[in-house]
Amino acid sequence: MYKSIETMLVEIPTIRPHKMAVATMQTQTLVLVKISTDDGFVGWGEATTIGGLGYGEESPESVKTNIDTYFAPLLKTLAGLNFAQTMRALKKNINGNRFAKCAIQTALLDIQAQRLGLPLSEILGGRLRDSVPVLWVLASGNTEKDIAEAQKMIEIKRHNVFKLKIGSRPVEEDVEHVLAIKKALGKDVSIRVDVNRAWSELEAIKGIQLLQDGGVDLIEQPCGIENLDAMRRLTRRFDIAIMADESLMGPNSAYQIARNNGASVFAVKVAQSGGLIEGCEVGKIAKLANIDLYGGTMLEGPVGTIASAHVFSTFESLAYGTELFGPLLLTEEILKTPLQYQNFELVLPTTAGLGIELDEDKLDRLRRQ
Ligand code: MUC
Ligand code: MG
Repeated sequence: MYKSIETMLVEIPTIRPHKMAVATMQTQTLVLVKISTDDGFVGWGEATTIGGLGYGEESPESVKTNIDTYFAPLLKTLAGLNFAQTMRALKKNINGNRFAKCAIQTALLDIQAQRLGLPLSEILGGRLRDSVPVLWVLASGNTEKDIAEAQKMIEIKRHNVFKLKIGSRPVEEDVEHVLAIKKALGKDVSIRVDVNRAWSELEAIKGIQLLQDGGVDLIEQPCGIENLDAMRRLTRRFDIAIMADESLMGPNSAYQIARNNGASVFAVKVAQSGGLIEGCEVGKIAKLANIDLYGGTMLEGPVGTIASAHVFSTFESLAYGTELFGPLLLTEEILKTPLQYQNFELVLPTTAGLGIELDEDKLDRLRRQ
């Protein structure tokens, strides 16, 4: 049934250095998976991460090796099983590896949706919106450059909400940087910050108070992944939205965080969740726990980005929009028809499956040999 399961590492420079507390990115390494079936279907998936092993526990190289060595041979033995049975067998035989599982699941769902002649979101429960709002992340490391970049994005109607990457400088300096940008852009432009777990609880108390007073709208992952108690105390202490990102690793941790009132917003990431279905499950847990939703990214290229958009289009409420701008940070286009960004939103395709067509000649040129 599966003719081939191919993986590739595709290196694409970014349009500018992207500075985060965990890493500075100048190139993104996309991990793409292509599954071809005997009866002529081709499905694509993506398992991209950030900064090698700087962000998560899976690196591009480990994802590729594990898919080639373990997932692909196992998948070839599972011919005849339906999608759900296939995913169950993969989960039973392979521990962890959420990013790799997400890529394989995405490709299988792409194939399944094409077989049914439906956009992928329709087999995830159904699309509730045809486009999703997309913010832009300011991470040049320079306040003036960030202000100019934001003003240009507003002018060309690409983004009107901004997330700032902080956490690598002392708290006071970061606060000064954020509030200068907030002041320059005006009170109607929503500004959020992502600390990428850089603060201790005491630093967080100081920083969040100043940012809340300065009119910032949301604080993302201020403290460490394991420090759920600090996240709970900060969520209770402040009126400003506190969002869980790195500490949210799929439905089980979503349930734990929700039970402990450890966040007021969830950044749902399909790869962090371990798949598109699991991303939907995280969304459902949030809904039941009255936690607001935000559509996150691992700075994926167009495959992971549109897969995520299919998931987020099924959420009843997407109170904080999304950050599905990954492809716009890259200098090369790998789709035959680029994703459509217009009026501050990413438009969902209406064709079957993921609804994209890869430019395979381009991939051959960009992939690591
Ligand atoms: C993160 O932590 O949110 C998402 C956008 C961005 O610039 O970095 C990522 C990771
Ligand atoms: Mg984050």
